[in-house]
Amino acid sequence: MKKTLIAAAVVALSFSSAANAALISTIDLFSTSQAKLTDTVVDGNALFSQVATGGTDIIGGYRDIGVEVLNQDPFNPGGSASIQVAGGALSFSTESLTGGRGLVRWDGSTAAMSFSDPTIFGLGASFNPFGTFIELKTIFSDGDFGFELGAFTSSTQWSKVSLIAHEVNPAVLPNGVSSLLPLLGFLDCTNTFSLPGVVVTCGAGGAVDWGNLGALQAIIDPTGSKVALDLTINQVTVVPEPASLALVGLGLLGVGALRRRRSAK
Ligand SMILES: [Ca+2]
Ligand SMILES: [Ca+2]
Repeated sequence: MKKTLIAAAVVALSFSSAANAALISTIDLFSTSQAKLTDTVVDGNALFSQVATGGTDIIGGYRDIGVEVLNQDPFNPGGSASIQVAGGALSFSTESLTGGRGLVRWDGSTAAMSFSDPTIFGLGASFNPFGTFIELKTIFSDGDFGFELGAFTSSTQWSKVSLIAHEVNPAVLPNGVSSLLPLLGFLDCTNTFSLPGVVVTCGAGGAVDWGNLGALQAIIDPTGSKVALDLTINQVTVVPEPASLALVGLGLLGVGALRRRRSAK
């Protein structure tokens, strides 16, 4: 498919950083592989699996993944959506004229069986949200895609941050893009401080308590609106605030300049 370069980093509520910040905690290094799941039928059913790690590369010791194809070419149905963890990275893809959604959940030992909110809160993790960020390293995506990251303390106390993640072209960004989501941003239930394109929603019992984190859940393209998407994420970690957000800003400008030069051709 044609690949167009779109400016800059993932996400409004995040900043692109070339430098690696010091690690506070691992959420998932994707070093524990998980067999490919492929859904080819639009029938309201999705596929799920869980893997356990013997190490410390996955928070809570278990990872759930899921995939569901949602839209297909009406004249040529059968296009698939798939998800897997292999070679140290999570990959999600949908075939030509096909849309779908992917799920990654960290909630302890209970296997996910749906795209609904988690009902088990087995992580037992605790973070100080001040000056702390969730960092996603996207090493490749051939288009923009919707992304939702949910953090849950209980079924009523949670926060979800929804945003549009932008294309990551490895020819221009060989090290991928680090997206930094401030933990404090998850507490902004009224969207007072959210940047354009970022929407925070919270449960009836209020925002997640980062001191009592029971489950984390990422949903890739929740509506399946992006067709023929391929993306790869190679780690999710919790890191301190980067030393210089000014440098980050310069990085973003650099990417914007590249885009303008290419589109002028
Ligand atoms: Ca299905
Ligand atoms: Ca689980």
